Amino acid sequence: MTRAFLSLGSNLGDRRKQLAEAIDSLGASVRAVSPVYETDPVGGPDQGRFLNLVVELDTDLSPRELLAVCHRLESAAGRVRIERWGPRSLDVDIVWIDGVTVDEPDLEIPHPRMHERRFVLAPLADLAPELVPADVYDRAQGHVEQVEPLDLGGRGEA
Ligand code: GSY
Repeated sequence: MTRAFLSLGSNLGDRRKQLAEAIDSLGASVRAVSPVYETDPVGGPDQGRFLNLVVELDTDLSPRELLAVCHRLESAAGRVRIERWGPRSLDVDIVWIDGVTVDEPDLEIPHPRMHERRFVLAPLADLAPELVPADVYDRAQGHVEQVEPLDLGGRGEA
């Protein structure tokens, strides 16, 4: 089993419900769920604020299998790609897998932009502070603000 971190974000529709259902679908592999942050959109068109969080998994899936899980969760949330970088019901990205690097056109691990994005680093630091040096966090972009936790029925909260 290997430790992996996924970043989840939503800024369209019922943001909390979509995040909670995605975490639920990940089932027994979930080790911890970060606090929830409301975050200013980074990049893309003018759009609504996101809710973001990070999930820690213990998994024996390959990076490709994990990517397929991420895509399935996005489809299950009815994600429609209206516009690249635009609003979305659910976005799920692989941020980090212990001991794994992948550099392929459609999959890069660690996530190539994780260090630029406070919406990833803030919840990641809550679960794995050793992965988020303070100077890296300070240089990252975007206002983030911790908000009320999701109702997960007691599963997974950090
Ligand atoms: O890459 C994930 C989708 N996304 C987000 C996001 O999840 N949160 C914030 N705050 N900005 C974002 N821009 C993009 S694209």
